[in-house]
Order: sequence, then structure tokens, then C-alpha cells
Amino acid sequence: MKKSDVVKEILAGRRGSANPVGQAEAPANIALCKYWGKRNEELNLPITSSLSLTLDHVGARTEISQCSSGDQIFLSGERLDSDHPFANRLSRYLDLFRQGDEGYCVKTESSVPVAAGLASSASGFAATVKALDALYGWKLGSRELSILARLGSGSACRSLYSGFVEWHVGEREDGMDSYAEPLELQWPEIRLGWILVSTAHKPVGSREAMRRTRESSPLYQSWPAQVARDLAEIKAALSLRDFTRLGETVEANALAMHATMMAAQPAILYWLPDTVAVLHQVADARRQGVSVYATMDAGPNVKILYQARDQDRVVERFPQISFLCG
Ligand code: 2P0
Repeated sequence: MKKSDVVKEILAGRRGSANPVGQAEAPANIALCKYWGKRNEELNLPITSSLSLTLDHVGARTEISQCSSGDQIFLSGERLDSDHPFANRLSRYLDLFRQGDEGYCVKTESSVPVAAGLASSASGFAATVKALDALYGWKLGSRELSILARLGSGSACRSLYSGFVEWHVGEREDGMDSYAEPLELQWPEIRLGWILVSTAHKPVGSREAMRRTRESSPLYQSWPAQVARDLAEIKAALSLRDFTRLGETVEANALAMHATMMAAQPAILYWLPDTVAVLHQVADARRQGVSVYATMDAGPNVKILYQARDQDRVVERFPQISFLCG
């Protein structure tokens, strides 16, 4: 099954009234239980479920209109060449929605700190699909938008909602049961910050890294069972507001994901010496009574999870922190 088949199925019978412009915003998200590995690369169908926290104040804003002479893609006001990787990836995604040979003018502003290793593709594709929905007046529901966003980038399906969000793994071949939904709970005292280790471009993209891990890492065999356990633990910790249980599981999940990558051949080692130094700093802080935990994505930078009441002590120990949430 192709992406275009899924789009056709979702848009069947939707004849909205097209508007001159569609505009939308979508937030970034950080996984507390990670998505790592696809069972279907064409449709970005995952091997496991995952769970994220949305960053309400960080994200993308996208405006789309139709134009006659090919696509024109602007990122933060700057027109990109058509062979720019971002422009190219976006144009291939837009191909799924063209009704004739029209082009699109897309203007995207992103407040996602690129160096943070926050998948900017998550908020970018979520904003794009919402902007298309506004442009064509389809009035799709959140579940359908989540599925369409996933076709652009897996983690984008979680960027349709605020708060804690679960992406259900699903089991269907067409992926119609693999979408994200918000959890019915709030925990406003949770804070996330990030510690910059490096702004260098990552050596291996997450798509390739996931593929190599799945195909060659002996440790990947244990990953689905670990996610099943961690997901249950994290959901229990969230509903009981047990921060220690939450933090311990979140940190263990991220480190286990990196362990699967390090055991791939060739190894995928996103960590730099300062990554390890920050992880030790986090453990030291805990030994001295500050309840703080680390998580990491496909890069060398470290995100830290703590509670609002520990804000001053966290800032004192991590003066280089930038705030992502709260
Ligand atoms: C996540 N990451 O759950 C995991 C943890 C990075 C590490 O989702 O290939 O940009 O577009 O589906 O979503 C980053 O990968 O990958 C990611 P594609 P995506 O947030």
C-alpha cells in the first residue's frame, strides 16, 4: 500500500470549498517513551506505541496557497531552492494532495530550536496537514489529521494535541489504526528543559538510524518488550503523579533506545563526551536530592525532566539550561 492510497481513502467524499489560503500552527513534542523502528517505512508505521509530552510554546506555523508555477517554499522568510532537503521532502509530501498540476506556495516559521535535536519535522508536518485541511476546507477530524501527519513524519502524528499523547502502534497494514490520541490527564507542574551539547549536524538521520538498528542490532530484539513495560509504567506514574517512577522509566527508556543503536553495525553513536558529562551531572544532582531525570533523542543533546518546585535548584545546577515546557 502506498501513501497515496491512504490519502485517497481518507479524502474520499471530502469535497470542501477551497479557500485562497490555509494557515495553521502545530506544537513540537518530546517522547517520554520513544518511537524507534518502523514495521512499514512507506507509511511510517511503528514497531511499538510511544508516548510524548507536547511543548505548547514551541512549534511551527505554516501558510499554504496554490500557485501556478511549481512549488515555492519559504522557511523563516527565506525562499529555499527546490533541491534543498527540506523543500524537496515537503514537495514530495504535497504531491499526495495535488488535485492537478498546481504548485503550492508554503511559508513556514518555526520556533523549534534546530540544535536541540527536537524533530522539527513533527511540528512542521502537523502544521502542514492542518494548513492543507484549512486550504481545501476538508474539515477532517483529529484522528484523520494524525494519520496524514504520520505519512510525513512518524512523530508528527503526536503533534496534533496538547499534553500527554499516545501514538497507538496499530496492527492494520493500511495503518488506519496507527494514530495518536491525548491522554485524559494533566500534570501542569512537569517541566522540560534542554542542555545544549552540540549544534553540529547529526551524522546519521533518524530514518536511516532506525532502519540500521532494526536490521543489525542484536539488542533491538528486546526493545518491543521494553517499550511495552515502560509505556505501562509511564502511564501508571502519570495517573498516580509518581514523579520518581515517571523519571526513572523515562530515563531508562531513552538510554535503552541509545543502547540498541550503539549495538548496531556500524554503530550509531550520537553521544559526545559532553553528553556523558551531562548525564553524570543529572545523576549527581539526584544523589544530592534534586529530582531530575534525563531523556535524549536522535542526537547528542540532553533534555531534562523535573517538577516546577525544583526549578531554582535545577537552574543553579544547570545554568546552561533552555526551557522547553512550563
Ligand atoms: C521519538 N524520534 O519518539 C523518536 C525518539 C527520535 C528519537 O521520532 O522517519 O522524525 O520521519 O518517521 O519522527 C524522530 O524520528 O522519523 C523520532 P520519521 P521522526 O520522538
